[in-house]
Amino acid sequence: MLSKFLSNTGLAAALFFTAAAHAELTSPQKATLATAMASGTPLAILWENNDFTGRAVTVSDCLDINSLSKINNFNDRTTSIQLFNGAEITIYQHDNWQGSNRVITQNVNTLNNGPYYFNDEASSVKFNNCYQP
Ligand SMILES: [Ca+2]
Ligand SMILES: [Ca+2]
Repeated sequence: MLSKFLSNTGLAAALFFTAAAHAELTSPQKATLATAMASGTPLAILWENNDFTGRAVTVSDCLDINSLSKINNFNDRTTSIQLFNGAEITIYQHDNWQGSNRVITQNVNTLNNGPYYFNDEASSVKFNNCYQP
């Protein structure tokens, strides 16, 4: 798996990008990212500020989150989102996947602008597509 991973220049580039740009991830979050990149499982990182900066929440292993308030006090904080390994998510305005939502299928450097207009709104998260083992 590792050699397959290293032979993929796209992923190698992503790993380089990861090392350079994710200084603000906590050590457990960095470990989560490294594990996802090595295994190819979908991962989303929700960032507090524009351009993938500030505090973060990692959403991995296809685990839906019914309340971001329970994770790193992240209710109504998300401003930018990174997706890895084909992850696609839907973010919801309220807990328990209620209220308005936005489908995220690519990296979003700010939710503040169109077409999203969803800055500091997300309260719960679902994966749209997940590998089944
Ligand atoms: Ca924010
Ligand atoms: Ca909300």
